[in-house]
Amino acid sequence: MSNDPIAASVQHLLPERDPAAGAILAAEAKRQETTLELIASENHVSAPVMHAMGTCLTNKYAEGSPGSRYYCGCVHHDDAERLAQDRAKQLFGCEYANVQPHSGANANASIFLALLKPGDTFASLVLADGGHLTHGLKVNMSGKWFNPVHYPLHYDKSHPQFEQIDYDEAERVCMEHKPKLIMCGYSAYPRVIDFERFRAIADKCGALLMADIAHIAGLVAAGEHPSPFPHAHVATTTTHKTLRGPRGGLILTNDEDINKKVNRALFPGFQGGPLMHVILSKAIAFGEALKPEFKAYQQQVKKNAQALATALTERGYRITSGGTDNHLMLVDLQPRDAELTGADAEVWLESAGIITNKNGIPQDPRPPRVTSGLRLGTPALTTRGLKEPEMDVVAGLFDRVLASKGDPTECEKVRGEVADLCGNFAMPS
Ligand code: DSN
Repeated sequence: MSNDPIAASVQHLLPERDPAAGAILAAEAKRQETTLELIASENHVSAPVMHAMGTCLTNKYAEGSPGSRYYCGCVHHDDAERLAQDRAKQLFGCEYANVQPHSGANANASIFLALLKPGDTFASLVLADGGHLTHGLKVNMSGKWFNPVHYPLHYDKSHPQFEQIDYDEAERVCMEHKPKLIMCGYSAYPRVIDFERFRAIADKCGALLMADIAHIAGLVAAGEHPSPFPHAHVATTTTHKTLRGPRGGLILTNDEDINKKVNRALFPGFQGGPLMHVILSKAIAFGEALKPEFKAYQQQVKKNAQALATALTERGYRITSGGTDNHLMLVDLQPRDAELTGADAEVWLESAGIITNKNGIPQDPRPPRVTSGLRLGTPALTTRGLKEPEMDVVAGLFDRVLASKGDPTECEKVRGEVADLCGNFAMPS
């Protein structure tokens, strides 16, 4: 048995005390170890980040903020939260950090509650072109209780920025509708975001600028994507994507008044007790992200994304916008096989141990549950140590599955090769 009591409780005591739960955990650990994780929003955390979430900090209620709690006994929780706040501020170079959001969606919801009134207009990217459900989807609170207007990408194939943000049109939309808030930052956008340009648009139309950096936070923290600061009035992010922390959210700002409003909106406006075990884990992840190795990691994430995009292009796929500047790419399957859908492709690939998600491409002719594309990202594979040569191997395996149209024999064969490849790249410790 491990000397680490936390690891021991999970790896050894759980099967004994709750065989059903233990079996689920063991099966999931094996799935993660033996498959290639290409979902752009996922990653593999270090053992300290993982284990902090299984600690006694979960036993405590700590509503409020450090030094101002609604319950006694929070002295160590105050220390944990201050540590996370201080590291987040250092990492992103800003004055204020709220580390309590349970998720990116909660972080975004608290911005709406803090800065807008129901019915107010805000601007975001056309959702089908890479936005997020919390950026104005009709079935989400942001779309039900507020009035979203959308700015587009360039859709003209001959435009040098084809499938990239059309900033001139964004400015026109914002000047026409005068939103109170402009959202930038996306779930499926492979190019650099010009925060400075968005701030100029916000200033011109009298809006606040909110950057949702959920996907690119790790790149921003490492200086591998321009920072939203000093341009954005407020930024939100998840902590578990490129940032490689626990599942959770984070709000950042340099504005004292916005900070106060957002803090009150998150608690008591939107959430109750913070998840203090997750906040300790966030502190650990932020500490890891402050180390020089993290910059090298993010540089490799980008190199791997570019290598994978090239290898797929060579095999007949189209990468939307012609490439990637960050950790993800959108793969248009149609040039390789006009009949192929994202829905079929993701199922066939999963059967071969290659984990992806279907995703609409800009102006996709197919509906969101079918799609003509896949979204791929390299954060998780890079964490395991795969580099450019392996990206070519991964692209080859990917193409064999899709060229076979999910033939079970070929998928089984690829599944074995995927497991062998994974065997050479350990999960992080
Ligand atoms: N599911 C996350 C993503 O894939 O981007 C965001 O909600």
